[in-house]
Amino acid sequence: MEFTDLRSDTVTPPTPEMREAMARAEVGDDVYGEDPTVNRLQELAAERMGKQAGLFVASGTMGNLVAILAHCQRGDEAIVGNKAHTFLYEAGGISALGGVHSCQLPNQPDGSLALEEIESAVRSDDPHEPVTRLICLENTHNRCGGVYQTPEYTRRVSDFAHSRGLSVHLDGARIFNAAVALDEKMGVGARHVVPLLAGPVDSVTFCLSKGLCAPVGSVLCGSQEFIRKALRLRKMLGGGMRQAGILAAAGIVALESMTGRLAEDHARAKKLADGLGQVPGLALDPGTPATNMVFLSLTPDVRSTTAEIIDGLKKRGVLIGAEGERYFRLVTHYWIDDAGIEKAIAAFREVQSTA
Ligand code: TLP
Repeated sequence: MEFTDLRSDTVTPPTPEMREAMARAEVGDDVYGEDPTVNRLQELAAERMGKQAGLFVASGTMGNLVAILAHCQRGDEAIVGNKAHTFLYEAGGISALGGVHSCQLPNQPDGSLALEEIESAVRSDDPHEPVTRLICLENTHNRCGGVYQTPEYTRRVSDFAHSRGLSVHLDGARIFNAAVALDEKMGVGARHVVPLLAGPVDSVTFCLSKGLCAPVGSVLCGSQEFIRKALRLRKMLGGGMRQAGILAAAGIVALESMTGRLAEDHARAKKLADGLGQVPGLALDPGTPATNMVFLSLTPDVRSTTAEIIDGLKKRGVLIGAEGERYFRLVTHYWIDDAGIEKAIAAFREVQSTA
């Protein structure tokens, strides 16, 4: 059976153009800094983010970990959202491997951290307390519904951080989705929005292997000095990848030809939400979708369990993810076409009619 896989945009296999670029990629030993394709990807990534330098890493998780370890010493504190990917889904790496203490602030429904709460979370110079060193943001914010944060918000938090001698790291796994969504209002071209989101922060990671379809990898960007520090940490974590140009080649295609089409995924997510909104027993989250993610729950009258819904959809060739009890996430991407959206809506309708 061919599946319509809406579990995540991480499930995306590379495009034919990527496979071709991978086969043709010029490579060298990247630990010696001699892989021309990795070097080109890093330069291109830094340029897109408006930063001095980039570092190709194995995953978004590695990019965030390397960044946080580069900003913080053991025992320092990083302010994170209580729904941040770095806090919820990265195996506690910053504490386990870096000895970094996290201060968790509630993410607001729009994915932001309230500036007043950040201000009052910054520690005083008291030997009882850890030293606040870093603020971590996320854009788009996955667990808050794939919502985007604005350049103004990013600037406000960063200005505050810098005024207190703190740094800011942005988990911009889906920064291009944020830029595309923001540009609907700004109308300056999504490519010009990206540096407005990344410019105010000290470091940013973005993922090549989500909506952009590359098979592997993320890029961490920041100042030359920061990336030099990050390079040693990547090595320490076992992330020196030798002839990684094979992977970077797909990343270059991702940056050059896949960012411009993300609006299609957002439009299909909207179509999916409109269709599912008509199915009895489903309650869409308010405002969903903000980008390429649809979040919904089962209404109290539905007797089926989370597992039964997932199973029923799977039998009909549709895969979705559970984000909690009776709560689901559906993510659109390159490999989901209009027929896939129709199929998912029809499958939900059938499953709900037997629920
Ligand atoms: N997110 C995955 C899961 O881990 C939840 C997904 O399916 O969405 N930052 C953000 C905001 C992410 O959503 C993810 C992946 C990462 C970092 C980590 O990237 P990888 O999987 O490359 O380590």
